[in-house]
Amino acid sequence: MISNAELILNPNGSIYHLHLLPDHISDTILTVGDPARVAQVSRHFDSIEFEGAHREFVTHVGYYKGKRLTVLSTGMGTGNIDIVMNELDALVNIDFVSRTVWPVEEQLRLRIVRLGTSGSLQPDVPIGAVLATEHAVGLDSLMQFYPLVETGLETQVGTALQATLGLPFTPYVVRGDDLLREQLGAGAVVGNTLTCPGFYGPQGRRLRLDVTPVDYLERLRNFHHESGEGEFRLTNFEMETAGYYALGRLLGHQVLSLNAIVANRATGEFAANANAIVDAMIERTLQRLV
Ligand code: R1P
Ligand code: URA
Repeated sequence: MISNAELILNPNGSIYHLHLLPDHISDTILTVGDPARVAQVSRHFDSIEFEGAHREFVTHVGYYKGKRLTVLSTGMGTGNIDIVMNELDALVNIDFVSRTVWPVEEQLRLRIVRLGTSGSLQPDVPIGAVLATEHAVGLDSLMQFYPLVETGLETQVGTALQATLGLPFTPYVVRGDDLLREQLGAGAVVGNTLTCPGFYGPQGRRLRLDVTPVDYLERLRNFHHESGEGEFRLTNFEMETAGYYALGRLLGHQVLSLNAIVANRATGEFAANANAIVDAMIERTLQRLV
């Protein structure tokens, strides 16, 4: 039995941070970082049956062309993804009455699709592109607390990146779900996403502070690892994908991260029409879901 302090439920039976009940969860969950983006998705719905909000976690549940969808905002950073993934999983795989995990045959595998924004590291991944993440690389510390098992290639990439950047820890690397990427990411650029524990220094941005090492961005852009599976390079930056992919693997959920490229760090440009790029990604993803 899971204690009251580990599985925390609110007085109405909803889970602690998301403030959702098991009934609010559809088999497909769309997640966005920005709470305002939830309505940007649900405005396409035929009908909305539930709207809720607690902290940065805004949720709409409704129907798009007859398909029931839950759309949820996560806020920023993998600390929040730890909350979102564990609480979504608890909503479908833990019996809140007995406080025990449902028997294996009753457990559910969710399909979770992140619709995020991202900065490109490479000149050939332009603003306006949508990038579907194949491998996620985590510079954050989340996976120091879970027993993630990495493949040989994933470990090699993490070790090589640690050496390239001179880091005191090994980044974690997780390949996502190829099938989901092929289904929902058709037409998108396929890339390898670097998940950073910050937007400024960890993404090589200098306002008033220097970033170490001074050539950090160039080291990332030029990073490559050759293996039997071909050449691995990093294509883009953001702040959540590695947490999603790693927890998706650990909990047994199918996860895809789609990234609207709104900045290009090779050319120094930021999108004049970031919202339109996100809109196009939302509409294309919804159409592929039905
Ligand atoms: C930073 O501006 C935020 O934008 C990106 C980053 O991952 C970070 O959360 O994603 P979202 O637009 O989905 O929030
Ligand atoms: N989100 C990020 O995390 N980085 C960018 O450059 C753009 C969006």
